[in-house]
Amino acid sequence: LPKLFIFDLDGVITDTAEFHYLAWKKLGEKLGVSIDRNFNEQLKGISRMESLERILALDPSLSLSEEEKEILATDKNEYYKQLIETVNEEQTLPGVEVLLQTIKENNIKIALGSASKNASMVLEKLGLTNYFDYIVDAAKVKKGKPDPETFTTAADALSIAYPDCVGIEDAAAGVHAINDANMFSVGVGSMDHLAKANFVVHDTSKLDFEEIVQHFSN
Ligand code: B16
Ligand code: MG
Repeated sequence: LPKLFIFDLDGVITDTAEFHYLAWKKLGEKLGVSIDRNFNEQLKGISRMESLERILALDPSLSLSEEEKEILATDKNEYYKQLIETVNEEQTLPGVEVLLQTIKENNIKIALGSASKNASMVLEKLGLTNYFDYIVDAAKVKKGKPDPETFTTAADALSIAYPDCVGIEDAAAGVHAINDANMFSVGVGSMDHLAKANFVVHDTSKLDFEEIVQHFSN
């Protein structure tokens, strides 16, 4: 059996990935750049500042000072925080809490591996904090996804070898990070973006403990 499951937050545990998208879209409108869902795939799992850089790169005529960039990043976070105000215990995605319970029943550790500075707050709003033995968020890592540091930090904190870990992600950057950490990667979403994952499920309702473990052991 694996010894540690590391969950991504936004887009895996709850649908805040949608709120990040809507907040970037709104900021994009202000800047006159259009952000569609396809482009948004490149922002998933990527830090706030790096996401902003990728958006600004869409329009080479936008050259901004560091100070202006900080203001825009703060604006985006304000939109995002308005959107997550309504997040509550009913908004954990289907199948996730059952999976968390099953992992616990098997005496396997659970960590969070999120790029978000808002991660602990969202987990708290969902009422899921108690399931987690360790939380890695943006404050704990120097190099964000696709660098493996988010995932290795969780394993190191709990003294678990990387090949004994399973990482669950909705973002291509996150799957890349898990693979580079030498862990088993489970992708949640479309094969178009997650083909590099060791095992892909269409959505969280298909996250089945036995099935993951079976693929992990093969
Ligand atoms: P914040 P995850 C990531 O969270 C999101 O996927 C990404 O869209 C966001 O830009 C990033 O967190 C930073 O979030 O602005 O709240 O610090 O998917 O790694 O849980
Ligand atoms: Mg995510």
